[in-house]
Amino acid sequence: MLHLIRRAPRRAVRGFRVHRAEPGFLAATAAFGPLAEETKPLTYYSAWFCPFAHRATLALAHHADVVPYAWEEALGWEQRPPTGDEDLDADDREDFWYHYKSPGLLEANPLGMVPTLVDEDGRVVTESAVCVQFVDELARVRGGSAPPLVDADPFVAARSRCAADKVNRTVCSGYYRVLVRTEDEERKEGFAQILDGLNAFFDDDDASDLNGPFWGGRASPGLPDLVLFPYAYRLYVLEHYRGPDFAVPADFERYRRWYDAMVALDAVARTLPDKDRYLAHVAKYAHGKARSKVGNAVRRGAAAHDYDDDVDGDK
Ligand SMILES: N[C@@H](CCC(=O)N[C@@H](CS)C(=O)NCC(=O)O)C(=O)O
Repeated sequence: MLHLIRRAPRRAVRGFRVHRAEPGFLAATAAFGPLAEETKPLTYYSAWFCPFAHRATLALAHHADVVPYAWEEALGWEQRPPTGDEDLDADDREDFWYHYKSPGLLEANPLGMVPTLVDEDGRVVTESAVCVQFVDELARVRGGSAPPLVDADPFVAARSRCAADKVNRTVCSGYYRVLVRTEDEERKEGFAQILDGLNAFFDDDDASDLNGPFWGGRASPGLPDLVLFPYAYRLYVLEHYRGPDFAVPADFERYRRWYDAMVALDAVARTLPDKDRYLAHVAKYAHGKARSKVGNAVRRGAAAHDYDDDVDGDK
């Protein structure tokens, strides 16, 4: 059973460029086995470039035997004519790029954020870390063959949720600080926050008792690994746009061992966006032209994880 991408229709904005959502690189998934045959696919509103959505994609790839899905590429870039209501110079604004959003995404999730998952009854799940846990729960209920992403031991599960939240606030939000803030000092602070976050991630994981290279000494990846990995994969962007001081030091050995183990997994390797294509995409952030909730939040001095749907919406 192969579920193909549904393309979002082009929306015209007179005089301004619209980039319809580009095709995703992982537009379909094959489901196999008797259970999969009778299991309806989730609709997965995603964006090939989005590190938050990448977390959900990793969970879906991990549990591909029992959680089929149909990927809809739901975000693109578009320019918009100034409305006259903005609190900045309209001339500046002509250069800005906003997220085009597919009608399907907006109908399912009026906040217009990816990842968004929808089941056959139209029930909607949002927020990347929740999507990961939702996919994991579905796989457990359906008897999937892959190891769980959240440990069955409630104590370990609770610790792993805390680790995931912490690494999101440090490394993931630090990534946007380096990319979006314009002062060199602030970018340096953002990068120090990333390195501190990486150190803490592995200090907290009881590395003395390693059964494997993943968080908590696990032999297979779990929620904290899936929350961190999309950002770890994208850290090369910071060195490219901000210079050699923004490279993870070579002596971060525990981190490198973890990273190599992640990319060596087939379920991870299948999800990796092309690095050059992503560099080109993210240039709009690096050069201050991208408008998005996370980007707007960081620009006004808030942390990426503290974006506010009302305050940081399109503007
Ligand atoms: N807290 C959300 C953040 C997701 C997010 O920011 N996704 C971006 C794409 S990378 C998005 O949908 N942006 C649309 C917008 O900013 O309006 C999550 O963890 O899922």
